[in-house]
Amino acid sequence: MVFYREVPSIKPNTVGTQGRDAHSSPALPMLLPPRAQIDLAGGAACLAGDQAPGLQGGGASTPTAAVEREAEPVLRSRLPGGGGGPRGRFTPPLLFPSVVFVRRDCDWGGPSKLVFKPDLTLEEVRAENPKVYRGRYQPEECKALQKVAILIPHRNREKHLMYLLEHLHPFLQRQQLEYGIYIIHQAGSKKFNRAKLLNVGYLEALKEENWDCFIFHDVDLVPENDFNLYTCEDQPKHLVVGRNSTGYRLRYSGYFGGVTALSREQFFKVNGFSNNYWGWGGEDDDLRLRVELHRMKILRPKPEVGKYTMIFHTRDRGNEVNIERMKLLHQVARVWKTDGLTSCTYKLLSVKHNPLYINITVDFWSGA
Ligand SMILES: [Mn+2]
Repeated sequence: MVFYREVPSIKPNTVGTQGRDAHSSPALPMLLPPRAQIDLAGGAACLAGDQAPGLQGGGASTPTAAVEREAEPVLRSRLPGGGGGPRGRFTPPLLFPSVVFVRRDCDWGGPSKLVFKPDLTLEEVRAENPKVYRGRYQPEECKALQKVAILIPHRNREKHLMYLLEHLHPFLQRQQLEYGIYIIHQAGSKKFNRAKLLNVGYLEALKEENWDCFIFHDVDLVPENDFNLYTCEDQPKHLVVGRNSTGYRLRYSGYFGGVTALSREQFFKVNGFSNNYWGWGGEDDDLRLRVELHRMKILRPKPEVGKYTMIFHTRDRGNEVNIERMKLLHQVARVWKTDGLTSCTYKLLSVKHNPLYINITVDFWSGA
């Protein structure tokens, strides 16, 4: 949940000047919209003590609670150029309308270009994330509003996975989320099935924790902006508005791929993904149709917030374009009830709790 707050009088020179990177200076005036400002730092995702209202609890927080949060450890955030205004397609509810709440000790750097060190090792990533334990983290200073499971389908992309973990762990911790990262690994070399792997991730993750929110995440997309909250809203959310490889524009209207956030209930309601998309493409459009069939709306962050860097790759062997996908997309209304979570059969080969992620290896071919 993003909280917008009214900021009746802002003195630009008193805000955000500390610790600011030189490169963000030109954007600063735009970062301080006259009327409102996003508060990510104050715990968009968590509250101090046990006052957390919970995902469905309905924002029972008082201004007092909000003010108290000013004393919490600071979340280092990056601001989008021109971000912060209340306009745009994704406008969360206005909470704490009369509270002025401005962080002065944040690193107000703009979205910076992500760096992927060629010689990075998983050990280094582990050393940089000492508070992640068995793939999970929870903030020490407060209770998170949502428990979020990140589900990442995977095969033969170890390097991408390492870069994603390197960036995602600190990113999620800055958002003060309680989270777990699940890698769902497809065994064997037959056609890849991203959607079915995500169904498996959902079903298996729920066996060890009652996660509130699921982020369905490609392994090669790295979020650039800390305001892109990895939380669930009252409608499904599509987080990838743009990526570097497409000039940061939405691939097409209705695109619902890359990274999406659905609550446990939203995903359950649509019976998850279809299990029948083998190879590349279509499964994300299928999920969009399921969402629309259930009269849910897709939310997106503003373009400057929903930015991702895609780690370049060529088409994987075993993930060729699925030529059946158009045919399948015409059947969604007819088959969604019988094709999805309720029909997802698989053979679970292993569940392993690594330091930085939970690895679920699954076989789709030897029968369930
Ligand atoms: Mn890709």
